[in-house]
Amino acid sequence: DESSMQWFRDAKFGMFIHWGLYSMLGKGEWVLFSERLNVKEYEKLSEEFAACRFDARAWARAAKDAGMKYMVLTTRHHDGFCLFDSRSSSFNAMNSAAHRDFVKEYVEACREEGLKVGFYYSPLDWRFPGYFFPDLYWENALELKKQCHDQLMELMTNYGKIDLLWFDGEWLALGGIDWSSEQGWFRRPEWAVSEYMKVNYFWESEKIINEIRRLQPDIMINNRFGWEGDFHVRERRIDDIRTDKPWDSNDCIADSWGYIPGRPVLSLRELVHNLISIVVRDGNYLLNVGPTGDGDMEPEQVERLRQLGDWLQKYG
Ligand code: FUL
Repeated sequence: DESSMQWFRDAKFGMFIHWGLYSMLGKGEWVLFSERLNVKEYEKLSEEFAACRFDARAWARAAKDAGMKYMVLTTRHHDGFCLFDSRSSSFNAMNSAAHRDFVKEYVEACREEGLKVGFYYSPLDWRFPGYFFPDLYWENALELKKQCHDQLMELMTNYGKIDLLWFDGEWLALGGIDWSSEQGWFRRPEWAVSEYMKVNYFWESEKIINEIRRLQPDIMINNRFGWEGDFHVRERRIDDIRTDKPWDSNDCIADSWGYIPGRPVLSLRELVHNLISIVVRDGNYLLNVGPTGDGDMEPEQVERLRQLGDWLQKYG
């Protein structure tokens, strides 16, 4: 609705956080897929996921000090691991070494710092063969779909008012994995995609969006779920997006979404340039940090964010 549009349009600057089991490996958030890890082995990482340095309040303060107005956390990424308490899947943080509901702590921290609360959620879960080969494993694909639906209902019910939902990974039926290609997959050509494998048909996007809206009437939802979206997203690009909708340009402060040690951090000059270029085009800059497996943000990144906050105080 109009007023939720308005906070989003006014926000200009937000913090994206990619954090999960993969952060422990320091090879980015795609590691399960790109290194072809064994799923059972990967799942065992959760027994070591103690996240002893996790402090949502510190994250929220870093966002606030940078002049950001909202946060978006990966409640679950494509590996399927949930940072929240889920009845729909045991692969979640309550069953990890940490035994904590990180999403709950995150939501509280955002509210305490006066930041709008955003959830990133990936409908895709790579552990399901039905995702890759829906024709072969249709029942399995339907399980994946049910898990997605049920978890969205959990997220929309259990944490009070949520301001923003950032879908990602809805693209069903890539056609299979091409082990020889650089990317690891190939997309089915458009003409070969049957009706039942169209993204919106499979997820029943409209229906789920309506259910979400019933639970969270004011929520802003992006366009990565087979529907038009309340807002659009522009990945790792700051140039114009041709839409009348509000939009974000999302990018990484250190060249990777999930934690990879030693990646160069964008300079203050680059950050200021990006922020201005996006804001003059009426977009929001959604800037990503990838904390370590322990839950720490890298000091260099925090320092840079603080510098940007100082700059905004002075010239913003
Ligand atoms: C992409 C994902 O596949 C990346 O891992 C990341 O989450 C980015 C924001 O969206 O599509």
